[in-house]
Amino acid sequence: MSDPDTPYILREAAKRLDLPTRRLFLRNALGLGTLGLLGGCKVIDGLSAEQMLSGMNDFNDRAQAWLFNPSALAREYPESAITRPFPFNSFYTPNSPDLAPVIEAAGWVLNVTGQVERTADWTLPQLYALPQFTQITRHICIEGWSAIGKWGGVRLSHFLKVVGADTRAKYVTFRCDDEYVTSIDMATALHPQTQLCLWMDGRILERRHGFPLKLRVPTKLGFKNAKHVGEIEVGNDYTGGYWETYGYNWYSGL
Ligand SMILES: Nc1nc2c(c(=O)[nH]1)N[C@H]1C(S)=C(S)[C@@H](COP(=O)(O)O)O[C@H]1N2
Ligand SMILES: [Mo]
Repeated sequence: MSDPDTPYILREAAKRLDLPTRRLFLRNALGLGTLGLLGGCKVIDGLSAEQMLSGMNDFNDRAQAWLFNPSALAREYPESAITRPFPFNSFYTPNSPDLAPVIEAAGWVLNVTGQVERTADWTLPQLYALPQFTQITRHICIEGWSAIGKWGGVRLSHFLKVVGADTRAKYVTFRCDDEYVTSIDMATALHPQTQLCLWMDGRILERRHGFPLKLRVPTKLGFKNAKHVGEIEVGNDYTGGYWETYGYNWYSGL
């Protein structure tokens, strides 16, 4: 960040972000060969730098979405590669599983909203009764760790079909019990490994890892894997997400 080779406008915009976000932000901004493009823009003030950079994030989102291959699968691993214990991470401070929401299975329902034909709530037994599949894939957190886990649950594409979702809509948004939010593009939502996850390591998902329901999306970075999902919304309006508002690239594909 103090690197004199970092263009002025990036340094200015980065100053407005907290430290962990800043690192990612600069990496994303510098990633797609934008460094050369920005090299000559030394006389731009902080605000227009920010506007330009958010424009670039949109550009990156579109470029990445265009590059996304809906049939390319994230790598799957053998049982022997599973990371135990699996790390915990949260947006709240302190980063402690003791602060993870306490959710009672009995009264819990999943809300389905937006461009869907059937907006009825889903109970846990109803979700457990849908066809399930298992994946052993790598979760990559932008904070500098990765871990391999075994997740079970329902293909999101199947669930979207069952609820009669308009799959021409642009976004699927996940709202969580701890107020965390994130959203993904429809192509990723329909990807065969994108999962409404109910199980981890053959057991009901633990509280710390997102009980009763999390999104498992191995083609995206860790922060897109929303835990404790309480609402799924299908729609065309950009809804962003928690980390996305701090400058993390919305698409964040792998
Ligand atoms: N509801 C909710 N989902 C969340 C988060 C969170 O704080 N709350 N953190 C995200 C981040 S940054 C990561 S790396 C993973 C961590 O999941 P884990 O605790 O199962 O490793 O959850 C993601 N989903
Ligand atoms: Mo993360």
